[in-house]
Amino acid sequence: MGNINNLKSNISHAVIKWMSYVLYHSRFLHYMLYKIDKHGVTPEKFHQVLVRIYTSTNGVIYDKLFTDLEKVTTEEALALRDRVIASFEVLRVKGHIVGQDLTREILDSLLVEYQQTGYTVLPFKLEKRSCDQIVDDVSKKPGVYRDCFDGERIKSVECLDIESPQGVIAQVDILDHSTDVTDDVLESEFFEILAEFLMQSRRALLTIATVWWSFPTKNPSSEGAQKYHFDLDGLKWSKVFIYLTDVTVDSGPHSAILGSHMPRKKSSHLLSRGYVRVEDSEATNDGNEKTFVDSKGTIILGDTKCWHKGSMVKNNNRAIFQLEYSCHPISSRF
Ligand SMILES: O=C(O)CCC(=O)C(=O)O
Ligand SMILES: [Fe+2]
Repeated sequence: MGNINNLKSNISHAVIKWMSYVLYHSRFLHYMLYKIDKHGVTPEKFHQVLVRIYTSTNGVIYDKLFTDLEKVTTEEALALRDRVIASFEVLRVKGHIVGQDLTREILDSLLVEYQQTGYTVLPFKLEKRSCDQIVDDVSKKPGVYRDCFDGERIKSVECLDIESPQGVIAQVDILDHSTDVTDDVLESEFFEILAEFLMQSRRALLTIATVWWSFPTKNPSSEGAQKYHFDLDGLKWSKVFIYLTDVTVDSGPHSAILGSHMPRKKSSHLLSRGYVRVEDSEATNDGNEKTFVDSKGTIILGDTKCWHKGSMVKNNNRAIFQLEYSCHPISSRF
């Protein structure tokens, strides 16, 4: 019986894969992406189709669509590199950055690392005072608790209490509740242009701007993305993770399986289960695991098509400022 079920699932996987290539070569997918771009609405069914396309072709069709529709030319990439440096200066002059200056050579090496591994840590940090100011300002804003201690999945509150939280995660949406520092960061356009450069894409649309705290738990929190998974937030996207607290092995470091963002790199048997979270021992077969233990202000950029997770918090708590930039307005939020 088990063998028959396996056979059925292999056949359906092969059929979906074949259909994905037909949809791609007939340019139906290009047409749908063009329509979504024009109207700004992603039909829910179409998003589900895209997820199946990703899992059945192991990311190959996503990569082809990106190259066909959004990739910059070599000349555009060179101009982009200079724009990254100019926007970096804006942020540096405002006093929010400490560490190395940004040069063309550094950007070239960050790009190679990002393309090969899916991740890069910037050679400078967000100034400690700027981090503390975000934490201070945001902790008085309206927000939500996730994985609440009373069993509720999510709960909105007028003012978060970080000393005595009501859930494993406390989160504020910066698009609704900005602060002086987050305004400076967004107005400089530095991360937007850097994301365009690292993705080598014509555009980077801000899709998420949020600050959240993770608090200690006994088991990995699903709402807190504490089991290995990959995101499917568009055609290509880049997440900026800025640690607002010192992050040790015990305070929930971000972890990723380097290289697993590339087409054909994830194990087919994991993808054949669909779009689900997997065990550490399974994800770690698909590349080298990196755990980002680092100090306050550290800035990590990640292509979260890589298997990744926030580790469970054992001691203290971890605050993070996250921005997500996507090259296409296709969305998983309807
Ligand atoms: O908390 C983390 O480090 C991971 C969060 C995550 O999975 C994500 O932002 O996509
Ligand atoms: Fe994620």
